[in-house]
Amino acid sequence: MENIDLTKIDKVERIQRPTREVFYRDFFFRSKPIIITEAMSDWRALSLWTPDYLKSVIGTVLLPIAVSSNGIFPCDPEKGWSSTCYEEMEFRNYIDLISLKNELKKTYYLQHKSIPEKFPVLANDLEYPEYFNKNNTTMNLWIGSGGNFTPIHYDFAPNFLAQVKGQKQVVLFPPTESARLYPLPLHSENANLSRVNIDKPDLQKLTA
Ligand SMILES: O=C(O)CCC(=O)C(=O)O
Repeated sequence: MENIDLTKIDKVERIQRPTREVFYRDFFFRSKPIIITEAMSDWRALSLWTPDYLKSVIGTVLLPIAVSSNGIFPCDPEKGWSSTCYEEMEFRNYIDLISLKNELKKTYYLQHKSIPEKFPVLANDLEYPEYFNKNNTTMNLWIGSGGNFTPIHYDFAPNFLAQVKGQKQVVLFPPTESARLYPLPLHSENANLSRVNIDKPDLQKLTA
């Protein structure tokens, strides 16, 4: 993020695999984000999920892949989520495409695909953390070509992010800041989406 002074942002606390009781009491019920370390140490995915392995087990699954010319998904947040463009391709072709990395002219994102529904074979490589129930949780796969940027938004359900490969930067805002995040109109399908580009905030526009 170019214009943000990262030293002024509070760091999210890290804690090594707390008990369920501590997790709910000290974090979940206080709406306090937390980085849990060692939570994935028994996941087979960590060693198993290479591009070749994934191609061999789910290579022929046909998927809508989000495409963006500016790395932002959706590329015009003012127009909302439905402005995202998709290209349909088999998973193996997607992996081959994004392995071209620097040669790519566009940015690609496999977003929010249910693992149990679309890729049931992969569910064996994960362990549900002890903090939530399998029955009322969805588990989704996200794979990006690199440098992908999802605009600030609000999710209606609590989230666990499990990073299997690569890295992701997450910036969180407390609910008290919602009004300052210029959400799109209430009662639209984009009410959970902010108009602020945190990467390049347009201060003229926001104060106008
Ligand atoms: O990781 C991302 O790019 C977005 C994730 C997200 O929006 C979500 O899990 O709801």
